[in-house]
Amino acid sequence: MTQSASRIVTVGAAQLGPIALAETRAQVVERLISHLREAALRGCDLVVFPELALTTFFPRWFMEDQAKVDAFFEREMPGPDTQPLFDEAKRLGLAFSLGYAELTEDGGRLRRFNSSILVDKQGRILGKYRKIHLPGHAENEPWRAFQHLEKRYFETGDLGFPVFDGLGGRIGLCICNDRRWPETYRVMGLQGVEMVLLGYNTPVHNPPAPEHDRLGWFHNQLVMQAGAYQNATWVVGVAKAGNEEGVPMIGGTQIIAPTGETVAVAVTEEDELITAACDLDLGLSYKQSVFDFARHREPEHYRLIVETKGPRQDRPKAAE
Ligand code: ING
Repeated sequence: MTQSASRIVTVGAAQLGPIALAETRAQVVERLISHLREAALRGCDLVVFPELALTTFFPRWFMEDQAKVDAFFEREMPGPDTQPLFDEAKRLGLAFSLGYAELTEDGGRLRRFNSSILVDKQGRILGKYRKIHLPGHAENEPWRAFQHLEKRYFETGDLGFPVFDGLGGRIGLCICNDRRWPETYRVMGLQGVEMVLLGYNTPVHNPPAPEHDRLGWFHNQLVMQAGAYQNATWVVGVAKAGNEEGVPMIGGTQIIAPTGETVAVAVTEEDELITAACDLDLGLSYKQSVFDFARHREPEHYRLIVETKGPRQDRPKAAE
């Protein structure tokens, strides 16, 4: 079935199975390059990799030795280990997004972020995002079967929720827990986003709330489908999946249309590429009707969203 050739971006969502602690960057990059080659065979324009796609999800461990923690970070992007990925993508004419742990020096101070970049077909970095919603905790909590120390190992992102011009449209980046917060999509929606690229590492088990575990897949799909529909944008959600160093993580990689429908979904918890021809124009009818923000939104009534962090404790006086 030939689609009207409007603004089609053929997307490859490149799910990764577990990355072992012992796996070197070079070995992981080989897996990523295999995805690039399969994506090129399927005529993709863009490949989306998961969050922290170069290493095992190290925030599951409490480490006091900063040097041990920093071994999971990239000081350059591309660096010696990742240059082959950039080179192969350029050779194949593929754009890609990549999640990684970023270690950078800022005025003599070391800073550490859970980051993601968007690289165009010529190998140029179009944009960068640094994860804002950091889940988990900052101190060791031995009662947990495993830790989730993102608040310890990363700083809160300082680049906002940017949207970049690329692939003939407006492309936004976010990371993992960001996808659970409607504000993430709406801030990008208010910048005209047409496709949101995100990766995630989501343990099946959430120690503080084991009763949520049976709903992991449902919540994953729910939040991304809602974000897509409510902001008239494509959403590409890509998992690092499977039992990684003893911690099972959900799969559920999927490509979601601005209609809110999932058009492709992964069926394994291993390295698996799913693809879809995504027409960026599919969101227009929503942006011009039900979600015509300029016509329908009433920001005067939304102030609580920006002015408060947690729920208000005071009870506003009842109207006279
Ligand atoms: N992972 C998880 C996520 O938001 C989590 C954290 C797990 C939240 C389970 C809720 C339930 O998907 C990351 N890396 O943010």
